[in-house]
Amino acid sequence: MAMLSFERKYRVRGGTLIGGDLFDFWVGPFYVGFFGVVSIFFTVLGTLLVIYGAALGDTWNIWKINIAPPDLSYGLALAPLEAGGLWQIITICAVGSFVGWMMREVEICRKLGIGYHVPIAFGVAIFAYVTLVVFRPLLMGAWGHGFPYGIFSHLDWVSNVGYQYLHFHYNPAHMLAITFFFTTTLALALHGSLILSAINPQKGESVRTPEYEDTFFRDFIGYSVGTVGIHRVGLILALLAGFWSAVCIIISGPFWTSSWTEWWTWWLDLPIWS
Ligand code: UQ1
Repeated sequence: MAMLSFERKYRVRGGTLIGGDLFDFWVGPFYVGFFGVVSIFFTVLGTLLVIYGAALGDTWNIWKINIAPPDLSYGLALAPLEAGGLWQIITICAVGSFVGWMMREVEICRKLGIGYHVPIAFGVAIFAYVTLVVFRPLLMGAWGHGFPYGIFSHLDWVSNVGYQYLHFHYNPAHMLAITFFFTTTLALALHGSLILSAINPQKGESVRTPEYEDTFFRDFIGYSVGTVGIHRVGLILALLAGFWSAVCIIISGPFWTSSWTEWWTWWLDLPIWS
């Protein structure tokens, strides 16, 4: 793959956390590093185990392949491979691969002397996944509370767990998560369209500067958050979407076991009504 002329200048040595110079090299356009090796190792192993798990199952229909966690009766113990043990090892591989990928981002940030915003953001996504398959099962006392690895099967899991709490949309943390997801799309739609409106001029017109972007929003709603600010807003909205997703599922079971509609009776129980 072609390397852009300026890239060589930024491909500097150092910044590695582990391995020193040993893995400090590129393969084509890709930085490797110790964590690149870690990530590839767990990705390949995990993927092979998924394929092995699919081969043990009764279908190659991509939608229906399912690798289920152990039965609840196994609690927090290791299960036989074909009875959820595969799911357990695949989960270890997934976490190893995701964390390796995040640490590779950290090393690249260190090389370039830029902030850790990208690995921190990815860390929140990892946190949401680990909440589902590690933290919540630990708190509930069984790996069987993790979600199954399969396209339809994980959708069924989400639906079933939702109905266990009667009406998951009444979960206040779920409400917050959804609100942040939607607001994230609003922010990206506003930002993407605003930038394109300024830098894709009609033929013969000039590209507009950021002052035009600010002015659009001052004319429109009396306020511009600014060209750096909108990226802060976008990042925090997206991180809060992932964070409240993790909260909404971790409180379901470990901290609240009845229906989420019932949770709201705290409002009717306020002493001010009597
Ligand atoms: C904004 O104010 C701004 O600064 C000029 C942007 O940067 C280019 C934007 O993309 C957007 C969407 C806004 C408006 C956002 C808010 C929260 C007022």
